[in-house]
Amino acid sequence: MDFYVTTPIYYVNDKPHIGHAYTTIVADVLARWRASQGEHITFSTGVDENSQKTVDAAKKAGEEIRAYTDRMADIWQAAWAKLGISNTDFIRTTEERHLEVVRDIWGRIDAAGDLYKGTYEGLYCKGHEAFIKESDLVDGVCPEHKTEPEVVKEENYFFKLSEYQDKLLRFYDAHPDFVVPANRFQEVKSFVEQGLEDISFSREGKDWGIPVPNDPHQAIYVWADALVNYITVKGIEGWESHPADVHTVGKDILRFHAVIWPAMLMSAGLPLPGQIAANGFITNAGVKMSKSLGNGVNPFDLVARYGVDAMRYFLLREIQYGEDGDYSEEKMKTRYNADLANGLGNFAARVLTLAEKETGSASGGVKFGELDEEFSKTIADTRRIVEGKMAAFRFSDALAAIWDAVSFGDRYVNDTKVWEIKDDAVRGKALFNLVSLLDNVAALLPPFIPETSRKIAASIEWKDGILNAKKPDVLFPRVK
Ligand code: ME8
Repeated sequence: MDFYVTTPIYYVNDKPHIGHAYTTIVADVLARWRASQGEHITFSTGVDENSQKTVDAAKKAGEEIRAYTDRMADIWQAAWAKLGISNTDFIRTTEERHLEVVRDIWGRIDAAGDLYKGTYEGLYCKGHEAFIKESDLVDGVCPEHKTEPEVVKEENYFFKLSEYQDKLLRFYDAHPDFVVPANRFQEVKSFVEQGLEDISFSREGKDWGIPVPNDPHQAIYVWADALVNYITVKGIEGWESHPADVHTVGKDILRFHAVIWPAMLMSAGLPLPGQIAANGFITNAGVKMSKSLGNGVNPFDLVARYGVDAMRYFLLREIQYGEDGDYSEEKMKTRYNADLANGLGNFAARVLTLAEKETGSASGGVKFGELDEEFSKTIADTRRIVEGKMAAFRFSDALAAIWDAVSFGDRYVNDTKVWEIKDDAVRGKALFNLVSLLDNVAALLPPFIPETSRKIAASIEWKDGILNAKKPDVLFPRVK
């Protein structure tokens, strides 16, 4: 089975912050989860270069646009590599493979009679790369980007989005899980039910961007170009045979993905993606982290102090998927010390230290045996709960279930006082229970904290009826 998951392609007007890392980590969790179930993975991320933001940022940096985008694309690609993201492709919208597909899709939409020329008059927010209504402004500025919109009057190609209202609503009805979480799907439906306006699909006189075929004074609207990246990654035939299973996005760009994108695909006669999963915003002191505002926390500062796995764990456990979550160093530290250093890290160290003592001792190591009922039940229940939670994008609950299993193991160590058991067979049985539990916990962890999972699994050797354990280096040193 194939599984195709995507992240948004990010604008290159600045480096990534933990908001971008969060969406990318969520896609990575899904990719690793499905890989652990034996599926073949296509996992794409990349950068959205044909934006006016690129032009402005290059100018600000005093660089030639192409040199600037090359440098920034490298920064984004290197960032995901450093965070151990398992993407199988990295797409740039200035690549030839993309231009070809964009032209093809434009031609299909045109051939369907869904493009026409008209005059657009109104306001444009560069931060959103979208037209914005007067009524959306607060004190004359875009409430999200805190900038005044441009007043625009120009000739554009329009996409007949209004024609797709009924088709979209019918599609939503037939696909009740198309957008997750459900409350966001409700917002999308209400928006579409209120009626859709045609949207401008090109900009006049822009010399950066993909030219409209046969009308080079017009550049294809950056969103009409960017969304197509998901097809480019697979090629048109590849998309036809297996479109994306999940597009992970932030709630800020959900409408583009849940309304405009399906309408474009319907128009082009191509299959629709399986699901759009929208995360909420990570805020900093209550304000959305954003490149435009410059208030984003650098993921590498967190990694330097806590490590990649700890950052992944924090984001996935602390934030209920779909909801907003405020980041603070204090919260990060508390979670780290409580759940990782004292929780999983301490449990693994206790169990492996006790088991290591048996290796090569008179008892001859921990022998394979039958698990006590409460252990086999805990392991099976945990696995079942995690599977259900993953299908529902409830990552925090999945982790909570795994940590419940760790707490169960911890209580057992305390209650039985394994180290005081004199009888080799009884002690061996207790250790067999505990190491089995730890090993099964580690087997559920790769999607979330892959490095830690590997370290635990590598400390346990099952061979010839004997289980040998080796205590690993401290998994999560306490942070003051
Ligand atoms: O919108 N909290 O790119 P972008 C959580 N190029 N997620 C956040 C976040 C925050 N504070 N800030 C950013 C674009 N994100 C377009 C996408 S796709 C065809 C084109 C994440 O660089 C979140 O996923 O502005 C959001 O949707 C995305 O970054 C926006 O990235």
